[in-house]
Amino acid sequence: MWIITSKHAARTGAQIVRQVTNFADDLGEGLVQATKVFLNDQDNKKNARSLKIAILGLPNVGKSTFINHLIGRPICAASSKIHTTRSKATAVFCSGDTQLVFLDTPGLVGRGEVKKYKLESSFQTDAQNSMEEADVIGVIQDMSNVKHRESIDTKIIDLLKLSRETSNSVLILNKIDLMKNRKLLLQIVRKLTDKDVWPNFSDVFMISALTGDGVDEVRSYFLDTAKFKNWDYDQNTYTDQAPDVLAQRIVKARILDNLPQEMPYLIQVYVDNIETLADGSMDILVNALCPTTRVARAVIGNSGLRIRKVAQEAEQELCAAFQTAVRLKIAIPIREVEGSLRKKRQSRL
Ligand SMILES: Nc1nc2c(ncn2[C@@H]2O[C@H](COP(=O)(O)OP(=O)(O)OP(=O)(O)O)[C@@H](O)[C@H]2O)c(=O)[nH]1
Ligand SMILES: [Mg+2]
Repeated sequence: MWIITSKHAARTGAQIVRQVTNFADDLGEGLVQATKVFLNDQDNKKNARSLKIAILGLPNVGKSTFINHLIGRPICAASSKIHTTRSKATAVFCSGDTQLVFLDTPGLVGRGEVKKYKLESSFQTDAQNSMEEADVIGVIQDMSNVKHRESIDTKIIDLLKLSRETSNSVLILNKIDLMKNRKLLLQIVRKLTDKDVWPNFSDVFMISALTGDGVDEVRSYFLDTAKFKNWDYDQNTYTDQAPDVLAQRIVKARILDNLPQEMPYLIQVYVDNIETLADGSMDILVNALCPTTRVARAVIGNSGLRIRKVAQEAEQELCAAFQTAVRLKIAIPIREVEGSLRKKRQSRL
């Protein structure tokens, strides 16, 4: 078995914040107490305001990157490959009396694509479900995508039509850092905001989720439009993803980024062990199960360089996500690789 760990366990800033999420040990008495504290907290917040925002768009337009930049924490796994987000995830941001709850969703796909790539049912259900529970729908459009940037995809318009009665919608034009031609940009904006396309966008923003350009304005807009209502989550909750799920998604995203073409989609990533130590730091052991030795070799790379890079990048991101020191190990279980090879050979006989 290969076990790779990045050389130095990265450290966060001076303060180590121990996050409170939906850990399994919150069950029972602990949960009852936490709920009581939460209710008291809410009672104290007479001016509590909140807003739930569903973020929708085609695959790879920058939905997760946008949420991460806006909340200042990498809670939504993002990568350069499509279909990084495979099911809905919540990211929570609090400022003063106001709580913003973002619902990150898988990129919108047609039935044909779901069938062809054997995508999970969440690809067809989660965007609509998120939209139905949201106060605002944020539609993200990739302005660097020459094929899709000049019109709003019919899948998006169809969803917006379903929401007509209930939700407000805003259009967020992303990746403007890649669009140097300002004249063309304005021409496209005019097309996209034509009332015949969708008459109900209450605002349009131009941003770069990567550089952060324009993201402050969107955050201010959401904070200003939040409604007077109780918070859905307590002050310390920042996501509905369990720690092992978040760790799994972040490691998978770094594998997606570092391996070529379709290969990383073949690798199954799962958390073998996750432990929070007395000082608040975390030890995480992740398995990257490869279907063949060829894939395993590619993951490991020359002299282990590739897997070491994946581990370092993922460890850094996990530190930022959990806001504590994290030591990450990634194992590639060779025996299971050989087992799957054996199975394959047997099935050929
Ligand atoms: N240049 C540039 N790249 C961006 C910007 N926003 C996102 N990206 C990149 O676009 C790629 C996709 O970003 P994601 O946030 O994973 O996109 P997504 O819409 O969540 O993708 P799926 O979950 O696969 O649907 C990543 O490589 C990001 O770094 C941007 O404003 N400018
Ligand atoms: Mg995503």
